[in-house]
Amino acid sequence: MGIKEELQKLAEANEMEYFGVSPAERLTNLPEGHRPTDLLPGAKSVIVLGKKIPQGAITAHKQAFAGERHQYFSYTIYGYLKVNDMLNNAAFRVVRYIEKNYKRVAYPIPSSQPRDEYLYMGAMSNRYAAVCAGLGEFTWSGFVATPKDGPRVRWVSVITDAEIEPDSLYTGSKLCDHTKCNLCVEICPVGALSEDQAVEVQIGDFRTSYSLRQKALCRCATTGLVKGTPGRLQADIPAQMKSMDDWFEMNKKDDPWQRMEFNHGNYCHRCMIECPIGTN
Ligand code: B12
Ligand code: SF4
Ligand code: SF4
Repeated sequence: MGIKEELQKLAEANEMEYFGVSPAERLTNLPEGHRPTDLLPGAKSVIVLGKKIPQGAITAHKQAFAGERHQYFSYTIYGYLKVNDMLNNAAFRVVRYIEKNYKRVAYPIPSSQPRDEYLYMGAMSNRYAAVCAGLGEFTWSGFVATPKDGPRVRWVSVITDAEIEPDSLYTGSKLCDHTKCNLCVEICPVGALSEDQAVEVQIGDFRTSYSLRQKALCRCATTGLVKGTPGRLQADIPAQMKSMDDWFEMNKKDDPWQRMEFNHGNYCHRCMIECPIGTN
């Protein structure tokens, strides 16, 4: 058994449903400072692990949006925080395995938070890593979707200077056809997803695009500040938010009771939960 099979087995033993490998150079179009080789000079491969969100947590999410806000706590823990923890734990085991058994450096990227709250960027984008590792395609809502679970998969990645046989890009049937479906745009409580403006992505010869998001508006919803979310403040939805400073100002008005809850930016996620991909 080679390094790739060993790591795949390790991922499965850590309850990961998805495993893939990208060559580090496939991610070269990421913003400067956020590419694999910026983080780990000599990087050769990026290993990506994915964990699907349990169906029970998805059910709890839908109940919370139907008006039972306390059902959101089940989603928060089992659809978000615990999934992130499991991803980070599995990534840590992959790091330890490579460094102990192959004497190579392995550099983990956190699944989600912490991240730069002002720039709204992680150290590296786990979504791009997942697409580059052939695990799925970008949806209009900007997620990586798989045929089986749609966008309801969370991701983590590990950069390493070990050479690992890469996977090809996803070549299965097209999962998101935005010319026929606009659900994510319609159900977003704050209108953060553009119906027609796109972010263009180029990975080698492969081109794709996804909706241009208003990140500060999305942050108002994921923090549960505005109407249409299970948050307590229920503020009016701002007509527009130009910068993260605007969001920060609004955040200062948060309901003190909500501050005592796990306020980790998990009060929305509707575009991910309601997307029809992977539900049949
Ligand atoms: C910051 C962040 C946010 C911010 C900003 C989102 C954003 N657009 O970046 C906010 C708070 C708004 C947010 C919201 C949500 N997020 Co978020 N978020 C992240 C985080 C921590 C970092 C993402 C990042 O670095 N983005 C910055 C850059 C790279 O992307 P960009 O600004 O969109 O655009 C650049 C690229 O397009 C690049 N580019 C252009 N062409 C090309 C070509 C190539 C080849 C490449 C590589 C790049 C590239 O140039 C652009 C300009 O700089 C990741 C975790 C991680 N480390 O990946 C999770 C992550 C993306 N979030 C996730 C989720 C689920 C959500 C939410 C549902 C809420 C939540 N907390 O879970 C919402 C959904 C919003 C939505 N529809 O996307 C998941 C997505 C899972 C999936 N199946 O894809 C991630 C991967 C976390 C995880 N571990 O699973 N998020
Ligand atoms: S997480 Fe909520 S606010 Fe953000 S884009 Fe999705 S539906 Fe809109
Ligand atoms: S809801 Fe899903 S399938 Fe429909 S446009 Fe949005 S991302 Fe694509």
